[in-house]
Amino acid sequence: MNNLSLVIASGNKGKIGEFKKLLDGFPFDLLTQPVGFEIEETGKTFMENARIKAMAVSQATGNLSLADDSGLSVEALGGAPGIYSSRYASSDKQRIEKLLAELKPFSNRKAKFECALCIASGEKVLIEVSGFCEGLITFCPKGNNGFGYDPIFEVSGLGKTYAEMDHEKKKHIGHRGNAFKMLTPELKKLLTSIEN
Ligand code: ITT
Repeated sequence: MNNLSLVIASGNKGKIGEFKKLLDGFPFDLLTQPVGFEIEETGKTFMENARIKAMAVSQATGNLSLADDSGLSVEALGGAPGIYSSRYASSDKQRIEKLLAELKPFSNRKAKFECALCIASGEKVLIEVSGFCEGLITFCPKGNNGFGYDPIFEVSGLGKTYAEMDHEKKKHIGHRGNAFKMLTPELKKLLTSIEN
């Protein structure tokens, strides 16, 4: 049977790179969303936004689509930036600086990364799952790997930021890897049902 086309519904190079590695070994021809494709994220939760993105890209391309909505929720900031993680400031550097400045008065550094994944076909949601990772916000950036808030998110119990880990380690313990562990059996069922 020919490979199935799957569009990764994201414009974020860091996420796309992680998905290419996570989906390695699955019988998909991976496609990226059309250049310049913009979707308004009007949802109130990570999952609502993941659905909006997956359905819009699937409808626009005619292919199966996988979307990820993710972000960092900081306890002392009432859950901010949360679903606004990418809209918090205009670059990774500025987002990190803003978060560290806002958190300065607080001793509570607890935070949680969340990832909602949705696979859609047209306007039909086929699979949706979530993954989490608990941690602490560091006082300054540490490490050079990854993207986004990786240099200031230290994983609970590990004493290392995401940016100090290699891809395999982040995949094993991170929010996206944890969501992907939930996705894998559902994806296998979906592939079996398509083949039959
Ligand atoms: P798409 O919607 O096109 O996928 P985006 O960057 O706008 O790209 P989101 O709306 O889901 O994606 O925003 C998620 C933001 O949360 C992202 O821009 C990063 O700043 C941050 N983020 C998500 N996952 C992350 C990770 O694994 N490491 C570091 N930061 C992450």
